[in-house]
Amino acid sequence: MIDFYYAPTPNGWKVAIMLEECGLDYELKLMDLHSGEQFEPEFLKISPNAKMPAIVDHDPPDGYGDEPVPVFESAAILFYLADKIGRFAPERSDRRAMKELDEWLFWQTGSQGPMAGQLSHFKNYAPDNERDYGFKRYLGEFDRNLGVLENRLADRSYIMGEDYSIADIQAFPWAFIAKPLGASLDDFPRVADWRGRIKQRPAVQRAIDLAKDKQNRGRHRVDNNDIIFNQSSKSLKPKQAEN
Ligand SMILES: N[C@@H](CCC(=O)N[C@@H](CS)C(=O)NCC(=O)O)C(=O)O
Repeated sequence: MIDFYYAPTPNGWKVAIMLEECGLDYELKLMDLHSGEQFEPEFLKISPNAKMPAIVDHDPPDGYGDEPVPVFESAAILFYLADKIGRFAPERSDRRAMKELDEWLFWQTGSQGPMAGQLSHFKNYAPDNERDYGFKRYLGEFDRNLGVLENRLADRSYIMGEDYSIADIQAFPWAFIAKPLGASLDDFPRVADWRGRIKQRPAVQRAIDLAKDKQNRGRHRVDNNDIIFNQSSKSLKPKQAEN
């Protein structure tokens, strides 16, 4: 059994998709990020960056010892699960393909993900009088990353080739919500096609429906929530720094 710390956001969907694709049993630990559950000491032991998704695997593969295995950061979780189950990643012995998988997981984690996250912040949560500059900046970066993906898909159906993999699972959720973020896929036909094919997968449908009624949908904004949106950085300071 796997404990799955989750809230219904694009980052949460990545791991939900993988768990559903693999048919792994999991216990949903639904988190309310706006009330600050991510700063609880017990959760920080699992996810020191105070963010979901995270998992704890109570039945780890050989080589991890007998203790349950905590994993944080979506790409690391997808990689761990792909390795555990032997699906959605190239053979480990194919060093060139593994190198490419790393590149695209790091690209998502360091580029597409953070830029989309900031775009979402300025689109959905920033105070009206401070929105424009940030929105324009991150929309440009979001588009630039769509262009990177468009080029990658020029000669292949999926990021790693003809097989759907964790690289696609990692990159799909932010492309999935391009329109609500204020972006458009009109200039990125291959991305639009790739998105459409992934969206139709039954496991993906189940994942994006998981706890759908708990989606934030703009209920909490910078001006009505002092837990999230950078207000709680104090919660992560080492104790001695507070004295
Ligand atoms: N790079 C991280 C991003 C995770 C992330 O940003 N999670 C957000 C929700 S989408 C979160 O838990 N935010 C809580 C907070 O910032 O306090 C990953 O891919 O796992």
